[in-house]
Amino acid sequence: MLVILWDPDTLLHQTVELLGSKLIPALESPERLEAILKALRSSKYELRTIEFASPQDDRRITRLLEFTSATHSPDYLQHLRDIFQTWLDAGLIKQDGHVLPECFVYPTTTGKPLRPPKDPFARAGYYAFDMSSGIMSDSYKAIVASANLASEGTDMLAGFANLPNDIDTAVALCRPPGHHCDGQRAGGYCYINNAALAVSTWRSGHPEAKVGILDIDFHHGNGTQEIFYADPRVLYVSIHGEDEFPYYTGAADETGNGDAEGTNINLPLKVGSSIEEYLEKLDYGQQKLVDFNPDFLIISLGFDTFHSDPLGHFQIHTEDYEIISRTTRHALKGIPTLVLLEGGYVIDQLGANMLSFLKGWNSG
Ligand code: OKS
Ligand code: ZN
Repeated sequence: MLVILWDPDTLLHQTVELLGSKLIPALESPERLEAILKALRSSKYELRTIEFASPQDDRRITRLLEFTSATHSPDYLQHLRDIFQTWLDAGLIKQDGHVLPECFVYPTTTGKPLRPPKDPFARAGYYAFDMSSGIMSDSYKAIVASANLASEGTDMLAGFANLPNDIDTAVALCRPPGHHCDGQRAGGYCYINNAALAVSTWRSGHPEAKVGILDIDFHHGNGTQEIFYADPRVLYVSIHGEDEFPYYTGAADETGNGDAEGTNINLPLKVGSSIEEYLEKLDYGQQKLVDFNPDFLIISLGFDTFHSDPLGHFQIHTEDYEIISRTTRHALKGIPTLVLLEGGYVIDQLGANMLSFLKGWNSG
């Protein structure tokens, strides 16, 4: 049985992005979540709402930031919190404006340590790797609310919070998503790595635990890979479009460092691949996760593998998500599982795709 978590504050974030050399409203929009909620409400699934960011929740925020700091640098988190106001105070934007980077960090031969620039305008580029991670007035509220869902879901599954006995799966309707954020840089609509936060939350009570992460968003989760690349107790498995965004990571020869060698598994698939080709990779990835025998499983779930997605290019249809989730559930049954929403941009099909995924999970 599963429980679904969401937070109305996650709807507040609405920014712009550079796409095809045009500045447009970001495809990662509140309407995505609204479409999923609408479908869920007209179905039989339980919706547990968590209201967050009220003053009484100070302890919760402190705890959340403490766990986030395990994998995110404090100055980066401060930047996320303050940069909009800083730009506003400096007259760089108006209240309805967006913080976007101009100049990014790049490799040099000087050997000088990287330091955030003093100029607040320049700083935006130090803490981002692309122009798909704008920050507007309410972004931080939504970022924290989204991350909190990952943490709340983990608390329930780990037994740190109350949960009805028969529930072993929590689906966190996160937005903004998380898998591109590496702990000191936003990018690809991601600001806090929700999966990494879930791992830290789980570890607060089970320090020796092994965690499996299955990333089935169309895009490679470069941030999640980066954060756990040298961690032998986290197995990261990703199926994603070959040579697609974020372009510089996701190759099969990225396998982990040191004693974590073998705990990073990239399964790139050619653009336009069929569901049959996809399921072959999925079966392989599932088997690796079964062999790893994790105490806790995280699924980074993106619906941008959908055939008509503007940012993804696999031949995957609504009914296929049922197969994807059923086989995954079947292979890994008995392991507490946190499902985190990542991408997916065909708004009028997102609800149906989510329902298909949930149906498969419940029958797996
Ligand atoms: C251009 C679009 C960048 C693609 C971002 C991909 C986001 C995503 N501005 N990641 O999983 O869905
Ligand atoms: Zn994606």
